[in-house]
Amino acid sequence: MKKVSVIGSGNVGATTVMYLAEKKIADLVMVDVIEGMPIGKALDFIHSGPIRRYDVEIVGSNEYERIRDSDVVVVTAGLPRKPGMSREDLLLKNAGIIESVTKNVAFYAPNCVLIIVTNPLDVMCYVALKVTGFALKKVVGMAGVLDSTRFCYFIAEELGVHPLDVTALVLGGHGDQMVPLPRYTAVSGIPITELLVQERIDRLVERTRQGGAEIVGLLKTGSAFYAPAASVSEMVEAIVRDTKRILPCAAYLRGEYGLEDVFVGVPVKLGRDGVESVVELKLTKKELDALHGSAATVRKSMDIWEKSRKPPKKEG
Ligand code: TXD
Repeated sequence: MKKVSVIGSGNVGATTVMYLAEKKIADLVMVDVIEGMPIGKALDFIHSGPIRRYDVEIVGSNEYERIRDSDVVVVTAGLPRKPGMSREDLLLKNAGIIESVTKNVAFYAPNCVLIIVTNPLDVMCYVALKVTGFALKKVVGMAGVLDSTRFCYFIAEELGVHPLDVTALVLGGHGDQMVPLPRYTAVSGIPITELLVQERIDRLVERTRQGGAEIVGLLKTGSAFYAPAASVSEMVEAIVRDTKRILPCAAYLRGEYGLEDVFVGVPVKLGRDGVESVVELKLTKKELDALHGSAATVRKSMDIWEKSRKPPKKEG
């Protein structure tokens, strides 16, 4: 049996464990810093097994040792933005958490594929890559699968068709910077550009961009977690079962799309080794400009983190 560990047993982490347990594809470990909490949640999942018909091993722990030799490690550990906290404060706080978590991952599970979920997503992937020194293909971020499933749903709703018939592609950085690609979005193979006028497509694109914020506004505390966890578990399954699915994920680029040394959402082939290849689409100038704009925002945050790591210059 393969082994998958999930760091951070909050909303996204615990729900990911639940979806993965039901897929029955790996033994599971959940880790969190809150004393006892992951152990309690793991017990709760185990008790559901006889009803939900799964018997994979589920272990909760406050100790990183339990993740030893995992095949996949998912990192959802992080802090939410608190009132008065700037985006930059949050970036550096969560970067600190990712640094400490991924150091442990590199020590106990040096051969794993690492899936990053914590926001700001694309920058956290970069932090994880630098800290672990993992091979480039072994670090991948979840965002595009979530943004794409939201886009799919909005299109299905608008057209009154079955959501399963819609396939959508959203690239770019996570959040406001995402780049939905209507040209590569289709209903049973029919491009949506043939089914909807531009103005309606633009409205759906905007709703997708605001999809996370819409839920935050309604929940009042916390952010979406069911669809994010479903998206993570889709990626984990592709890796554990080595299915070679093509999914939009945050991947490290080395010249693809004219971008270098940056994580950004692109279609990748996911398999046992993580990102087995990056699929390069022939984008129009407008689409490419949007992707580059998105990458430039990620790079700005990367620079903030890089600067924060440099020791202060000595006086005199
Ligand atoms: O599309 C995406 N990538 C995202 C990202 C979609 C949804 C959520 N997204 C981000 O994931 C969100 O902005 C957060 O940065 C993370 C986790 O979201 P979640 O909703 O699960 O947050 P919670 O419920 O607050 O859970 C975070 C847990 C919590 O239990 C903390 O105690 C734990 O992380 N935590 C840690 N665990 C282990 N080790 C350390 N250092 C640690 N610090 C906090």
